[in-house]
Amino acid sequence: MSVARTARWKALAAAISAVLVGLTLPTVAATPASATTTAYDSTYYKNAIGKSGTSLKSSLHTIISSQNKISYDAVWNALKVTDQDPGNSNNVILLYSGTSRSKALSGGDLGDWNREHVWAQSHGNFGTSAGPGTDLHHLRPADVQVNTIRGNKDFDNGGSPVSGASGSYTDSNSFEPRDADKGDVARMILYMAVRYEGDDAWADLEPNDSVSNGSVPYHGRLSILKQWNEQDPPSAFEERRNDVIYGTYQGNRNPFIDHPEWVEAIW
Ligand SMILES: [Ca+2]
Ligand SMILES: [Ca+2]
Ligand SMILES: [Ca+2]
Repeated sequence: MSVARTARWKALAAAISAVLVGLTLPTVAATPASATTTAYDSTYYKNAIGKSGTSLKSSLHTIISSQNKISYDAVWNALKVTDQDPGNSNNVILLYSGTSRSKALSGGDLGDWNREHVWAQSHGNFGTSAGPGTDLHHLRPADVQVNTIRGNKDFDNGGSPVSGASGSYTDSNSFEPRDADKGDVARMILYMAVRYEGDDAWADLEPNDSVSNGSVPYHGRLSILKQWNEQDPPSAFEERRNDVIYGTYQGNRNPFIDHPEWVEAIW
């Protein structure tokens, strides 16, 4: 091979190497299937990212405790916005039944909807002054009769069908919401547990595995709520509701709607 040809081969080989370097594939970070990322990770949740267990719970408590509180009377109108039927702006969607009902039918009579406390008021006796009793993150419109049937029962699987709430079941000591509401209920209960830690005027609310909590500040059953969180992931309706409460009413978010995997990271 002549000197000139050798030089040309060397130049060609160098050019091919340069092209191959340019073709190096970008590194793709492996992400666990259950992990989610949100627009709030680098801002709202900045101090919680990367944590787990009591450290995560403590960070989230600090973050979500910065909030505005509304009156129990203001809850009526707020629910008309947070739970508006996406297909009919005159109506709200009721928890446990999925019924779409006129916003105007708010009240205490047969056929009305009222303000359901998913974390039962009696579990900690927090009443309806501004605080846990008016916290929109666990308040939902529900049919008056269905709300009465649910009462202050803990949540668990099993029982007989609930009249007026197809797919929901109840027995003497527990209530099982229809499948589409199971995850919502779990994430509302666990929000309350992180938000209320006994460092203010209110009891330290915590989940446990009992179905006979009565008036103690606990709510069951944690093992079932964890299953429900997996079984019924956040829907567009639930995510919008979180955004409206954050943007319009309270200025705080339910972390378990943004990051359902944080349920397992804490409990
Ligand atoms: Ca039961
Ligand atoms: Ca759901
Ligand atoms: Ca707590």
